[in-house]
Amino acid sequence: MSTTKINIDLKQIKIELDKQFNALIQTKNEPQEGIGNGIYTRYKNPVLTAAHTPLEWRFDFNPNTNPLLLERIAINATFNAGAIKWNDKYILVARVEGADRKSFFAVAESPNGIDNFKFWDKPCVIPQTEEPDTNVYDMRLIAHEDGWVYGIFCTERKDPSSPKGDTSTAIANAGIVRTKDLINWERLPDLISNTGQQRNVVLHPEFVNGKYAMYTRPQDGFIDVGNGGGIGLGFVEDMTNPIVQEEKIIYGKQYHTVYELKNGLGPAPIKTEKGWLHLAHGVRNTAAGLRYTLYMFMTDLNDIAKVTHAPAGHFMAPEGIERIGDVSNVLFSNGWIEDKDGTVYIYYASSDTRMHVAVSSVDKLVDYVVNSPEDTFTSAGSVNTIIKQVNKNKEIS
Ligand code: M1P
Repeated sequence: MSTTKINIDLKQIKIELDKQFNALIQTKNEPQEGIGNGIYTRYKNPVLTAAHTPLEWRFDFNPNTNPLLLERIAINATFNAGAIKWNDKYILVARVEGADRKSFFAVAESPNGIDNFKFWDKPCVIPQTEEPDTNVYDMRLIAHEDGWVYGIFCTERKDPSSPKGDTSTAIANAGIVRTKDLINWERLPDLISNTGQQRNVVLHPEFVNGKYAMYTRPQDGFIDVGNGGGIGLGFVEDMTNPIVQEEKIIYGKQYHTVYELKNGLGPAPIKTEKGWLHLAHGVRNTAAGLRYTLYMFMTDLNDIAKVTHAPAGHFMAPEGIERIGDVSNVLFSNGWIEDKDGTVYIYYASSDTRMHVAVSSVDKLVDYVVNSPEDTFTSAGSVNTIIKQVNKNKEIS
């Protein structure tokens, strides 16, 4: 008698859970109101949250093993997603973080890039190297001209040299996988470089003088970049033996900028007629903790180590709800998609908690990067920049 009753209730709960889940996935996304800055349009709803992860990952629906239908595996956040257009679908490979603090990768796809993102049935299975990863995150997806899609991500392991009792010091490095179908991932050796740690490593999509070009972020410590830091560039002969002998810093951190404390490249750059468009994150310290914003720059088509344009300050900073989350006051992006018509979908995470989209175009982004004033690095310089623009405006009135 009582078993029947539980079964009926379970069915009802499952129906409700499905209804709630489908309503979330199918919610139409709308652009934010107002003219904004003209460069990009944010969309109102996050495109991925922890609640977007499939119910089957979280609930055991077998009444014999879960008679009370309790959530068995909690998901904490979905953020820092790599992005790619694949078979006409907008694909995100998200960093999904469980309540157990472990991050893993999972593919979500959308028909239009702005809503209806749905996770595939199962998370990605990433093969291990001889030294297993403790935690993996922040995959950059790069469709390289060699025909492979590479996933470059951060692999983190406990620092074996940390003193006894230190249970938090870790070592970060770049893990490398490649695929032809986004389902089967071939694990290649981790990046071999001369620096202690690496994070935010990105592969350039084209060969440079017959070599693979790697953007790096050398760092001395796990959180603190120490004497390292900056966006580096190095070359790899063979991705199955990924050795970077030398790294040249092409965009260093700098006093009194939005990248004063550290910076790191976001997604792989977009090729335009004027140069390679880059999106990166910059970090500065404040009394309220670290603040992560996104900024842009351009490099020369014939010399990818040469920064040709760099507008002052941030391109996007946390706003409203974006300011709050597990690690507050953070915007981070490692994925964008350029459509054939020049539309650019910028996927960014807020406060290490959820994913959003902002839509722009190659033309707008190039105009922003090429024609916005550069940082003068002083207050007087900023005033001068504004006065020049005011005077220019007076000429037309
Ligand atoms: O918590 C903010 C970000 O911190 C790290 O980025 P970076 O190495 O540039 O400081 C990463 O752990 C990233 O995943 C995270 O979003």
